[in-house]
Amino acid sequence: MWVSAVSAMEGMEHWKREIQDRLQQGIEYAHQIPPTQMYAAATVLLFTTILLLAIRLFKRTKSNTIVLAGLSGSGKTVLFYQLRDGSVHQGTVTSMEPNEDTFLLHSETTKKGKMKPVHVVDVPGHSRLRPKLDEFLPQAAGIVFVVDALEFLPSLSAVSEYLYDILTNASVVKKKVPILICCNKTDKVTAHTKEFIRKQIEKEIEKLRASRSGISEADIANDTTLGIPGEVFSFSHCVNKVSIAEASGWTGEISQVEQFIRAHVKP
Ligand SMILES: Nc1nc2c(ncn2[C@@H]2O[C@H](COP(=O)(O)OP(=O)(O)OP(=O)(O)O)[C@@H](O)[C@H]2O)c(=O)[nH]1
Ligand SMILES: [Mg+2]
Repeated sequence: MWVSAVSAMEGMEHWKREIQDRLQQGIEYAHQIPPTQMYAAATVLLFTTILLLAIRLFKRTKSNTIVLAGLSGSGKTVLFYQLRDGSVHQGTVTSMEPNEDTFLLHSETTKKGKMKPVHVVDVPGHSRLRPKLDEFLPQAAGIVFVVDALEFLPSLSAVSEYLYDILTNASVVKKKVPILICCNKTDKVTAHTKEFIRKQIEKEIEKLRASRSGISEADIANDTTLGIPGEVFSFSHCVNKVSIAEASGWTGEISQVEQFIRAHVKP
């Protein structure tokens, strides 16, 4: 027992000496290298690290998330399934949870391998679930704001307030996230046109802007980021690119939504 402990200690001593010798050799070798070569090596190492960090940062900012937002009943869930499966799954159920998935757009499934999948999030429009939107907006590469073009006028003020909140959301403004106002349910003849809808919302946002300024410091700060102060509000004044399209999730006429998605999530 005693003998084996002593031999183990001797073994350790031997290794310690070995390591010290190697270290010494290494230091002597390093002293022999000309300083210019050392500097060159250090510079190469530094540049490689910076390059790798930059690539990681660039990759992280290039999101593939598309957020579907809008009032309850506007047709987000129907649109979500139409984008993913090319068919409609459910009828009139109000969503209680965000619906999210990463997939190739149904219309692109024939081009498999060439396209990049899109992460689509359908955020319920119920006012109690709205705070969920704040979780997804910071990762959005684009926002599809769905509007019910059939029941548009009764919900005009609620639609405009919701859109106003998105347009003044700090991360949406900072990252200049593009927004598509999708006038849905155009399969019905009584649906309002996108031009009519755009004008009505612009007028309503103009009213909101006037009524909200002066309430608090924070609101004034928000308002200066929305539109041009002193000019009648127009979507063209927004720092974000706001475009408008017509669609029918029900019948699958969603090509303008797909084009918007592909314009902002590169294939
Ligand atoms: N005519 C017509 N009806 C539609 C269309 N899209 C959706 N609907 C109907 O509108 C209702 C609401 O659709 P949903 O997709 O569940 O609405 P949502 O926006 O997900 O609503 P929440 O989950 O409550 O936020 C359903 O009864 C759908 O059948 C459409 O393009 N045309
Ligand atoms: Mg839904």
